[in-house]
Amino acid sequence: MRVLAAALAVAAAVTTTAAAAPERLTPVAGADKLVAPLGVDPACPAKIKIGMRSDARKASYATMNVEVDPPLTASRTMLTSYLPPGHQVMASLLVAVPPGTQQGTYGLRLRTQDRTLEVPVEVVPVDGLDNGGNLALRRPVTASSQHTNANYPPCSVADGDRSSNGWAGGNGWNDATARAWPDTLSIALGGPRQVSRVDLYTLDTERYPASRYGLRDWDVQAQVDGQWQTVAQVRGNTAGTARSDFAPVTADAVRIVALASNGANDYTRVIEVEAR
Ligand SMILES: [Ca+2]
Repeated sequence: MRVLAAALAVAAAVTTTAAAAPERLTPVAGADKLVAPLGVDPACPAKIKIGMRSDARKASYATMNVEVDPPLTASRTMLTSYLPPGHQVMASLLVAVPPGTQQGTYGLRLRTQDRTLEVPVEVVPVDGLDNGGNLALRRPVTASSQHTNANYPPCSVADGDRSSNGWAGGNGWNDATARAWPDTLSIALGGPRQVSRVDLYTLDTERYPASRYGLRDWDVQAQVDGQWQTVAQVRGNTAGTARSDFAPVTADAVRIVALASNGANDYTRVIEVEAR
């Protein structure tokens, strides 16, 4: 048995070497396609992870070109990185949809010297988005204030990205009024919608735990017949996510009225708000 195992190990090693022999740089993407909604705030374009993996025998500076069909625009035209064999490098790509763009499928191509990866970009109106039941997804957001740093836009709380990773990179809202309350964050729902649940994701990472940097106290409000009414209250939160369930209301908008955070600098920091 031992001899057989050794023979198999050699065979496996040979196979691996053979596969790695060509000098290759393979484009990779974080998803098969990118859905880019029309008419959203330019501060919150569609985003996708892109990158490249080296199967070369030696480390080198690798380059990949990024092409997108007009009128769409991409945040980079190239990705360049020092890349050892067997390693992969990833980066965020933002794809903007200018006003007046026709809905439809556009091309996004990631090109290395000998390979091209095509990632279709589907441009759809917000009403045509597969929102998974989240009525707030990609709807217009207004906030009581906006941090002078443009990397905390209000629209980022409805961009579909709940992750705190990438904080300060356009993935969450930070207000502009330290130690002053309340702060408000409103999301229009695109017409009267029945709502009975709001989930709030506040900043929560290993470096910035919600128990120090997250939102502690807030009211959830719904706009019914033009009037704001409080439908739920959260007090003493220390978690990254808080779900509020309430009796169904027919609302045109939902609003978070932030009342206190958990201490550090006392700002309001919200990653995502979802309504169902
Ligand atoms: Ca977000």
